[in-house]
Amino acid sequence: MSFRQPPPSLGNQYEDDRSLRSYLTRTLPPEMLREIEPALTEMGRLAGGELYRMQLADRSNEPVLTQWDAWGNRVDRIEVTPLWREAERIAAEHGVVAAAYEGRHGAFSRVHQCALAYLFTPSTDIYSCPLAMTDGAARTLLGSGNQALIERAVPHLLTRDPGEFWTSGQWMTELTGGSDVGLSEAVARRDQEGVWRLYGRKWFTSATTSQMALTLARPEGNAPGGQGLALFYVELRDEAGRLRNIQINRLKDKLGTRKVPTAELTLDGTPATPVKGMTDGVRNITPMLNVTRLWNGISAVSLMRRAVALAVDYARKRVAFGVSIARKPLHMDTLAGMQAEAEAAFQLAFYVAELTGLSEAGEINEEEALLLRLLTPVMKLTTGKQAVAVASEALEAFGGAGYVEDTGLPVLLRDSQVLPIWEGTTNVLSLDALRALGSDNRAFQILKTEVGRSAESIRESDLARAARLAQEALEHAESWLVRAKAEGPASLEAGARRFSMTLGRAAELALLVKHAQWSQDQEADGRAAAAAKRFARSGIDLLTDGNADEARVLLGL
Ligand code: MFK
Repeated sequence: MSFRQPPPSLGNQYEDDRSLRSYLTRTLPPEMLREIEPALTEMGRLAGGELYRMQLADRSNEPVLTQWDAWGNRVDRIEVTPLWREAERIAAEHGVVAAAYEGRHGAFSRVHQCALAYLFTPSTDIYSCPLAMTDGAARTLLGSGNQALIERAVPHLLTRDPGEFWTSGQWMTELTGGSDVGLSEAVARRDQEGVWRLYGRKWFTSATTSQMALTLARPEGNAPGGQGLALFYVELRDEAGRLRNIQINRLKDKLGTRKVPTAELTLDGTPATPVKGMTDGVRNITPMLNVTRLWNGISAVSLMRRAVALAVDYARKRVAFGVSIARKPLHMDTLAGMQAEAEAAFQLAFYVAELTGLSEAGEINEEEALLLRLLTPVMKLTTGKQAVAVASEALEAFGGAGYVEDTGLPVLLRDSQVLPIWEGTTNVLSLDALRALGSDNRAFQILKTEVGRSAESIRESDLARAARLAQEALEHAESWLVRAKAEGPASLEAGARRFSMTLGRAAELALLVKHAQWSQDQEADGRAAAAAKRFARSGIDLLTDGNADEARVLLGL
């Protein structure tokens, strides 16, 4: 009865992360890396140290909604968890949103900020959710040309002073649907003083403790659909701290992201300011969607990294059948597969961050802009699915302990499961990827050219074979696309997920191979190459020849 199993533990999450450090060394100018490295090291220390300890200690706390005070007044107050309060302070002080906008590193500012977010996210109980929306709101307002709102809100969203820091909500989803936002029923009506007021129910409002939100409503008399909606800015509370005609009906009882106070709201005359005209709300909120989709991908790779770090550390400590399980060939093979998925996904998520940075710095060319438009949904949907698979495998790597709540492990799987759902499901994003191809498939051709170009620089023969596999997957995707378009919209739509995932995995492989060649040459490190070869054998081309009719027959619909 004397046996004690040491639990998994974490070191400095920046210093221990070979993929991140190697990627930053390849990508960033050396003087920039020298400048930002102390802050990354500090964030890595917090993430592997006190934040992680606090996360474990805080495990069973959840946000609490108090709707009434002792004297019968409706108060609708949400108390978040202690870790969330700490996370807000750290996020503001470390510029986890602001670093992308301070412009200190030009187009690389976005990579800098994503590196901070990547380190911060796995130890802060999805506080990345309000930060993602805050970032998206800042980007949307800055692009809106609405000077009054920019001056009013953006300094709060981008400050490093926790006392001044605001987060933003993104209220899109209604009962009518999370995907088909054009069905929204909330209406906007002008009162006698000329103030726009919103009426309706919002069905999933994440992080409802925010000071402001961007939301959609249909000005009375407007046409149906997304074009008839308008984008509005809302400040949730008045000077006395009272909600402005907003009722919090209840908090959602969710599978995961349980620290995120996701609420159902009723807006009953909430004062709001139009952000950009009185129509085209869906189009006008898309900058926010694209920023939160980038965050989704960065969160996916950061959670994968955490899952692998814990599973590998545990493998070193756990003994079974007479030997450390880190010495067991099958267990090592399983962990290697997880590491390869995580490393490939990392390359794509950060490549999208690079393109986003170029766009934000006004340095993107036309081809890169089309590539960014295509790869944002492709990256989000591919990494979201990978995160769930890796988290599930990580739990299994702990045996029964991975299934037990007070190890702090099951939450990895529950929190990962949101990634393919929010910010657009895998299928909705697959359709968005088709839309991003354009009628002439130009974005696809640009991707194909980029993958071909990066393959040309590969010299090591196994890596060259892996690069060729990425090219072949895209060639197959191209022939499938031509055939599906000829067959008609049903065929195209039925295969859209397999098509998009093939693009995502091919892009990941090509980027990983390119990085691996560099790492071999410049760092004399063969580990990225091992990841690339392993990933190349893990299913890149997912396209099959099934069609829409087959699915209908199979389901009897
Ligand atoms: C860890 C961090 C993660 C972040 C956490 C945040 C938590 C917040 C939780 C949430 O709020 S989840 C809710 C998120 N909801 C969605 O993501 C909605 C998913 N549905 C879609 O994305 C649909 O594709 C869409 C609502 C956009 C479809 O609506 P419509 O009305 O059918 O739009 P339409 O006609 O397809 O597109 C309107 C215009 O926008 C078109 O341009 P034009 O008017 O110029 O032709 C489109 O090309 C353009 N557009 C659509 N998506 C775009 C885009 N433009 C750029 N980027 C995009 N992604």
